[in-house]
Amino acid sequence: MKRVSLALVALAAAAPLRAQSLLYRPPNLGGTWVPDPGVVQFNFVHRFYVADAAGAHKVTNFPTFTFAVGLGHDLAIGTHYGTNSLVVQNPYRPNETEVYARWRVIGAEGREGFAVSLNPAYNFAAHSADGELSVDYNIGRLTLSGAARGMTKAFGIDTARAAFAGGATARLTDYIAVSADVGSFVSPTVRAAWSVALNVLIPGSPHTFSFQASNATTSTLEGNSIGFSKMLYGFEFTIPLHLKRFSPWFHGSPKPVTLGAPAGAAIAAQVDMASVKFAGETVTISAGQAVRWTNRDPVEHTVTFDGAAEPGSPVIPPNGSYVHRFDKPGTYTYHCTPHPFMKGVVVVK
Ligand SMILES: [Cu+2]
Repeated sequence: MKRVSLALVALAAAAPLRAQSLLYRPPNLGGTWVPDPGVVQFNFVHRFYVADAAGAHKVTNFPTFTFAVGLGHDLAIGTHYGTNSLVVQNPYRPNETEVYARWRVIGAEGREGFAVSLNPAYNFAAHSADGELSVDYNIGRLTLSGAARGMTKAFGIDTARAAFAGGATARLTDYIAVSADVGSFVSPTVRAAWSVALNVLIPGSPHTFSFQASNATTSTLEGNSIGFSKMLYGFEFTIPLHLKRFSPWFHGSPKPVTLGAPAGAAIAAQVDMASVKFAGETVTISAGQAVRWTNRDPVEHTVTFDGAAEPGSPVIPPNGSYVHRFDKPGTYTYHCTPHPFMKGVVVVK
């Protein structure tokens, strides 16, 4: 058990921040993402339209909540819950729940080349066994996405149906992307679904946010395959929750440990690692003195010197410290391996 939880710590800390990022998929396509092991992904899509009936502005909302948990081995289980659904009209079902599993057969989010995932699902509103084969192709700043969907009883109507969807996401910078998609049934007796979005990565966080326009209501396989008669506006927010972060609720704070050794030197500077940053980015000491780094975060960090100027730390657990003595004058730049945007400098006079 201990071993398993340590493995989860390592995976949670090393997880790329882009996981489940809106910078790698358009709004109406699930893409091929799978949460990292031990991570619960919470995504929130909210779309609305405003009806101008007799001068009164009535806002109608279509929220969809996604919860998915990464099981390891590129497997996930999850659910989409839409609190206002138009998918099943006869008899009308106001809410829509879809449960799904996802297995990413090849590739990884953001990795160059192909990623493929299989997504069996069940839609409780339609009583329909649904499924999707998703394919992504990453080339530089562009992701092309495609999906083939099958449904045994789409919209609660006793007919098996197939739908196809495709889209693209272009990353203009490391933080901003634009995306669009369209999805339609093979024999289109219903309107095709489309969406466009401006997507942003919130700097220094694992969260992405998108501003969207679409004619699709709920973010389920069925909801993403049919267009509604009105244009909706909205947003999506993605929140990865590393289960390890909640361990202090159950286990208290981890015991302090000290790694490295001052080797008889005075500790002349203290650097806290907090909120995924090195506090006090530059510290200045004299040759023969030591620096102590202390991890105040619930995730692991490292002190890794650029260009192998010094050996650097092992993984520093939450509440752990690392002490290192500098013997030669110079400017030592360093970063954290799991979070490369964490940077600091030690100046040795
Ligand atoms: Cu770090």
